[in-house]
Amino acid sequence: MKLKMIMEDTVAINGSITNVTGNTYSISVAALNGGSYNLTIKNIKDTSINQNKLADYSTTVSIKDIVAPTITDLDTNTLGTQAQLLSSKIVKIVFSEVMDKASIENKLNYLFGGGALDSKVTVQAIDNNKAVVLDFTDVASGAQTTPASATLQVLRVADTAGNPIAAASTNVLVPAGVTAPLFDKAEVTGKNTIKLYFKELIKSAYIINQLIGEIKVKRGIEKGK
Ligand SMILES: [Ca+2]
Repeated sequence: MKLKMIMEDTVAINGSITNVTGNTYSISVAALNGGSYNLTIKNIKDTSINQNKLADYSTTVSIKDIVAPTITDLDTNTLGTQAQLLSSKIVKIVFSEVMDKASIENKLNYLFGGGALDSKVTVQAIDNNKAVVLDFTDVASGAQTTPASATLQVLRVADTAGNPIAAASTNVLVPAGVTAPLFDKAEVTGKNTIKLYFKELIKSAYIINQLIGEIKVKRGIEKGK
């Protein structure tokens, strides 16, 4: 018997298949995240002398999400759960699954060193609500002008099914140095267009806007022409 999440890996049968009552059986699997799964049943035989085989059977099962989300550790070499420092003022926190946008954009769900976020901090969901960026650019004074090396607390943000993070508060450590993708080069590709290259894939236009901020173009004369 196979239970397969569509587009993803096969789900392992976890433990034994038990008889519930009569012809009804129960299959144990690891905790499943919500979504559409494809159930295939093969090689089942009855108890008659002929051992009649059941025709292969496949069906789609819709599973309700009851798995609590977690915060993804972005630096598995360092103890604790790390965020990413995209620029000296921008912190990215990644979740284990797609989150409820309103919940991850609610500033009250984050603390900075145990205290409330400065009123000038902006919080924006990115990567299809699987991550959030906290932008400290407009903070005028105090510790929150420099988020590097800070400890943030993420409170009970929830996934799209409304399951909150299990812990009431999770410490998330901001790295000491910027871990943003590095800018590579710019190239003029047309009369009104400039192509920008980065050394790694950047998923969000928001981050690009924040990283670049402003592009200055100087009129120059190419030598030899
Ligand atoms: Ca870590």
